Amino acid sequence: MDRLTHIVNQFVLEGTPERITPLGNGLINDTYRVESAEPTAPDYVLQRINHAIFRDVPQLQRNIESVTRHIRHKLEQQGVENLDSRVLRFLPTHQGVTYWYDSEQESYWRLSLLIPRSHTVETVNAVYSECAGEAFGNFQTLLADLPDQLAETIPHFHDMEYRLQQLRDSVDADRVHRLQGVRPLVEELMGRAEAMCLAERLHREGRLPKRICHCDTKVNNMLFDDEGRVLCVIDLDTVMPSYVFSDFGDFLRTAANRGREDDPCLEAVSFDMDIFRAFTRGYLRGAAPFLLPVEREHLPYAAALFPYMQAVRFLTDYLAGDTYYKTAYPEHNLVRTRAQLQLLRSVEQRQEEMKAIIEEESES
Ligand code: GN1
Ligand code: MG
Repeated sequence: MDRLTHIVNQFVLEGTPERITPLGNGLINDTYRVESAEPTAPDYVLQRINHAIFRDVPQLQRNIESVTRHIRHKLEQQGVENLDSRVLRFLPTHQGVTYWYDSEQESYWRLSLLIPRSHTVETVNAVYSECAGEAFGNFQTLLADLPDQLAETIPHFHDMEYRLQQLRDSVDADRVHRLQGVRPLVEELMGRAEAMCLAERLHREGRLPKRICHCDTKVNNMLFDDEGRVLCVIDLDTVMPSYVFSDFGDFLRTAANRGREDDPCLEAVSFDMDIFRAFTRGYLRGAAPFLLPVEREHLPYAAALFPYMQAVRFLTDYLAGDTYYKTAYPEHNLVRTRAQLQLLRSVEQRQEEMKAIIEEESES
């Protein structure tokens, strides 16, 4: 029996695992589709959790269990049907926990049900964006009354001040001697540092709350059905207390970019205002039960903050020698940094227009 099958067999399953193939293209964990031999048995998603990044896997899984339990309960109360397609379900091991530690290869694994007839997308049109906006707003609404305290699975994950400190540390260390080639980039990013740390200042002044957010609302972290409706929010590793800006900003960073996250062609990268309008409309509807004026007013800032934060994170990793993100070629993190900075410039030009759209959509 091969190793992956052995791992799957540590969980309490229906069916016999038959085919295990790679799935998706996340930058952090390794993901596989597990097909069962019996047509009536479910298929599964097997994931190797990157525990260099998620240091405390039991704590991570406790977060995820508490989030999925709460959402399941609320959807059930709302009379939603087919719950296994609407919220992830993680399977227990024979020891009764939702992860398995492979001591031979020192890796952590988890298994969830594969949601049938669902797919992810890498790009969205305006109609999908509006659905996604509502779904992410609704996700935050569902978790607004979560009774359990969630841990920060990655401490300071979306803390801009902390991310800038990491960049400064990478610059000072210049561990792999790449600084010389990127000084203008560092300067361009540092020039915006103060403005971009607005959220932390508002929070310290007691004006901006932290809420339970998804914190990785990339387009491909949502499952759609064949009719293009949102089924389920996935990739829950980073669900933790943050500012609502996280979920608003990170979706637009990926969805409203006309180019790719790592586009080497900067002319291809620009910010699509139709996607912005559609997503904002859906988000304002989904988040209406809790969203404060201070949060709504700063959504254009959120749209800028995430390309900025991502540029800072990619450049930090480039200077550190590519230890965090998976890369396909040596300059990959640098190409990503440039593309994110280009996106940021495009967002910056549209700030006034964004404010006007938020006003319009709030009134309608
Ligand atoms: C990572 O795992 P994935 O690809 O969904 C990262 C996000 C970044 C993203 C950039 C835990 O997400 O924060 O925005 O790459 N996740 C973690 O594409 O760092
Ligand atoms: Mg993902």
